Amino acid sequence: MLELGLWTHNPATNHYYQPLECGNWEQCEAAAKNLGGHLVTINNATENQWLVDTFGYTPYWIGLIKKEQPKTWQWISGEDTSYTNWLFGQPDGNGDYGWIGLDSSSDGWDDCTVDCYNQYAHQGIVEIDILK
Ligand SMILES: [Ca+2]
Ligand SMILES: [Ca+2]
Repeated sequence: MLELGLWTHNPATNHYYQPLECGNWEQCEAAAKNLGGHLVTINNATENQWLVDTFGYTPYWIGLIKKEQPKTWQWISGEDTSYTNWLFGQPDGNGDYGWIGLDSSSDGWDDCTVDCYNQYAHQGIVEIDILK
C-alpha cells in the first residue's frame, strides 16, 4: 500500500514525487505549489512508465491544463509538450484539465473538468526538483 505524503526519488529524472489526497485539479496544484513544485509533468515514456510502476492503480491529476491564451494543452510547469500519451479517443474535449489513469490497462491521459474527481481523480502527483 502506497503511503500518501512521502517523497519518492526517481533516479532517471533526479526529481522527487509525492502522491497527495488533495481534491480537484486547482486544489491539487495549489497543494503542489505549497510543497515547492507543481503537479507532475510527464516528459517522456520512461517517466510515464515509472509513474505507473510507482503509483499505480489510482487516477491522479497531472500538470496538464488547457490554458485560455492560447487555448492549447500545456504543462503548468512551463515545460514543453512534445511528449503526449493520451488514452485512445482522448482528449475528447470534456474538460480543460488532465489526469492520468494509472492501472494495468490504462496508463494514458484523459481530459476532464476541474472537479471530476468525484468520479475519477481526487489525488494528484507532485513533482519537485530538489528536497527543500
Ligand atoms: Ca517530469
Ligand atoms: Ca476526456
